[in-house]
Amino acid sequence: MDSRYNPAAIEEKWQKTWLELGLDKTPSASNKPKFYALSMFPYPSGSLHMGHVRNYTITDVIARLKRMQGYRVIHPMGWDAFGLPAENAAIDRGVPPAKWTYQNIAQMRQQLQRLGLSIDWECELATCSPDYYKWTQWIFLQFLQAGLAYQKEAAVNWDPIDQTVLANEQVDNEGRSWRSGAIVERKLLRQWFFKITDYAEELLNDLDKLTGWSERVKLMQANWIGKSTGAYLEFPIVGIDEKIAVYTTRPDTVYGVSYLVLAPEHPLTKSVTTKEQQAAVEVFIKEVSNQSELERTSEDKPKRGIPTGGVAINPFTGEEVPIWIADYVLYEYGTGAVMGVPAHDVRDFKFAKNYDLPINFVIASPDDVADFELTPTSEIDGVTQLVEVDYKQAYTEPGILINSGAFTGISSIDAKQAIIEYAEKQGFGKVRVQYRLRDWLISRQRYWGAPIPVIHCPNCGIVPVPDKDLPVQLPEEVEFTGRGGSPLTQLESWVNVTCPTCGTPAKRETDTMDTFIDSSWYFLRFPDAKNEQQVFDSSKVNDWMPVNQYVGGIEHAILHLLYSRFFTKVLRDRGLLNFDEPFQRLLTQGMVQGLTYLNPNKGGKDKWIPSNLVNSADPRDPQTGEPLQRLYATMSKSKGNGVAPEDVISKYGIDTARMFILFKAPPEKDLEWDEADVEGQFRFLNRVWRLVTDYITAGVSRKQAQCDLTKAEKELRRTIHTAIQAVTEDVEDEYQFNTAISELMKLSNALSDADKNSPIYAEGIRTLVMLLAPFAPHIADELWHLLGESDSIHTQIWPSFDPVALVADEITLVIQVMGKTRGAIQVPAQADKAALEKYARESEIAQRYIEGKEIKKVIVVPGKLVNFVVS
Ligand code: ANZ
Ligand code: ZN
Repeated sequence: MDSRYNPAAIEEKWQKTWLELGLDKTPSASNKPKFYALSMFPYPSGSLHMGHVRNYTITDVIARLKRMQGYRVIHPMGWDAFGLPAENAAIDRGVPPAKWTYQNIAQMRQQLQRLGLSIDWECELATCSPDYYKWTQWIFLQFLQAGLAYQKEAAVNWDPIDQTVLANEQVDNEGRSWRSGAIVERKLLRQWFFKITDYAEELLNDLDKLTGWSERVKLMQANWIGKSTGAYLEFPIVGIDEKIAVYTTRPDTVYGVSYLVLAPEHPLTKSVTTKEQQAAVEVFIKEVSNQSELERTSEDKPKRGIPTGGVAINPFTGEEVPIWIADYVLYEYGTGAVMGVPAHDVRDFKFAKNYDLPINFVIASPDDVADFELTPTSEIDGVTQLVEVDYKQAYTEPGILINSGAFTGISSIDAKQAIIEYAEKQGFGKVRVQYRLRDWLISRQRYWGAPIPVIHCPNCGIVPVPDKDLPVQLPEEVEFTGRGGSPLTQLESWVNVTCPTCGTPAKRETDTMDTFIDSSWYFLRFPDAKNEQQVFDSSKVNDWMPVNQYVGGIEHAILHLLYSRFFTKVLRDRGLLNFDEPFQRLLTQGMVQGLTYLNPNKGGKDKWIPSNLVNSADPRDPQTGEPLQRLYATMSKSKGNGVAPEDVISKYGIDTARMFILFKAPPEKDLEWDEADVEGQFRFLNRVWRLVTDYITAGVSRKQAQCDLTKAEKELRRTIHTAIQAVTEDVEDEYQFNTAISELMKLSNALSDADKNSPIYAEGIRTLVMLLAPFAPHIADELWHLLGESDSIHTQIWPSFDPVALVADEITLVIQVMGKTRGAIQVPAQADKAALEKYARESEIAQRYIEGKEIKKVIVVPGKLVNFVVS
């Protein structure tokens, strides 16, 4: 037996043993409860980073605990393997994307296996493999059949670097591509969409079912879906027989409309524009068409517009209002037309000031109208004139309607309803629910993705590729030049086919699918990953799903998580699934940060000085000698502040790395990598090693368990069972891995001081090793083995705590006089209020401090303190 803890000597050995024993294999259905633990699968970049290690460690601890608790667990891993980097590697280095990707997968799989994660590698899948994307294509055809996939010409986000379109979700709020970082341009193109908007209401409502998700993520999704309830109101156009329908969430302001605005793309722009304005309007529309959506809507950009010369009638007042065109009105939202109410909208206010348009206040602050007897009748028009307010800025708060005909005097909140009802009755408006969410643009003009499985036939139009011809394989004999878009478009032999329906020469669709489609259903494939006949066996998936614990990065709060929820609902409606939501509990882990050096005198990327070039005792720029700033920042290549997992593992072993990651910060928070703290965890594992091996070598002849435990034994037993309870609850309910590990430390300290001959000591040692198993699985199994056990610790039953042992015999009672703590005494734990007061009064402390004074009042806080109030 090694007297010293040597991770290198045991880790590989146990990994091999676990593999041979098949401990991580997914059990088949049984009456045991199931548990699905899942980390967001990685993109196979080729090298594992600390963020991965953190992510998978968290899931692994939970999976291991659940197995020991008697659950059948699935804990799979796969590869989100389509996407641009492979294609760029092909362009830069001439390596075929498939080859590059599979090499990276092999490399990363090896690195992952070195972590000793309890992953079932038999369910492994890669989204770029034909036996996976066959089913991605099949799912696409399900969407097509359900009327949820369609093509349309639309102004779309064009990434000029990656030369492809992007979904709205893939453009950040600075208007940049999520992948390349390029400022996205607008282009009018014919593209494929998934009708996620059909599910907007359910995606929003079902957020309530996700009790295991953080409010933060749910709020992000709710905001992205962006439900608003308002009205459509129709304004007849003077001189032509057409109406402009506007969408407004503030029908209560309709008496304050001073102009209407059409989006530049609105089909009515031509017919409302007068001869005099025609030339100027055309120029304006042309200019706006080059602007991105972000430029058009961002709050700090001035809003630009132009009058069309046309006029409409406000159906409520009968007054004429001018019709304008402006950049800030988007064609895709609402009706593509708005009513301008500068008095009550900040954006409209600026616009009106800019173009000298009238500002009519129709809502006043309740304070300002309090003096007037306002009743909702039209006769009081005279009175309302008195409430002439001029707020110098838009008044956007709720208030009382003024200057609003029959609605004057009503609160703006009630007026919304009343005005919509009136409009409905009169036939010029109706209630309207609107979502910000748009349909998901899923086609990409790139090669390395799943080809969209349709054929364009001159006779039949869009023809789905028959199921028997799936997968539509990606051709391998393509050339990557990086010019002229997707190489698929240039491959005549692949593009030209005959129509499966009529036999006429036809053409394949050359767009591939957004890689977010691949990841929207991978968790459904794991429980039946090798199925060649079907996308999956529904009974298996219904058995394992939903994922009980999902762990991944917050950057997917909207994108991947929203798409996966959408897919689940669609496949449910196709009869393939029997549940509504894919992920029961979601943990979004924080970033791993490294010690970073920054030269404040340098700009751009040059300001980051890689830590391997810096002397940490006196950090200076190696080129200029200038002193550097130290800070923690997310580990990245560009900052040169990364710590390679393999370096940590070869120095301390994977168990220490795991313990550090779990102990240093709660999983949702960022984690600062700190070598000294890694060292600390290594020392702790060494202490545990010594504790257990000393106990074994001592070979003391143990006393028989006695009915009457000594006081010290009772205390130790209480520490043991407190640890069991705390560790179980911390991991299961709260993800408090750090406090769970503190509990292990407490237990190991208690054991160091305890009597090794006691039978309770043996219980303590075994419990400590058992509780350590999910966190530091290798050392735990080795120690278990040294304790004389032949089965792996990971097949043991998780200890349950004895509630009786948790009850202390004595508690500490604090004694205060006039609220000031004067000391403490030990009292029986069961003592009631009266008894506590008696113990306190009789204590030496009380005698000393109360002597000669009159006790006015005694305040007893059971289990905690007694406070004497004296004269
Ligand atoms: C009149 C009004 C008065 C408005 C007022 C607001 C305040 P949400 O909540 O995001 O749905 N709007 C409608 N369609 C638009 C479009 N296509 N492009 C730009 N703006 C549009 O916002 C709805 C409000 O945004 C609508 O209510 C409309 O302006 C504007 F005191 O109508 B409102
Ligand atoms: Zn045809």
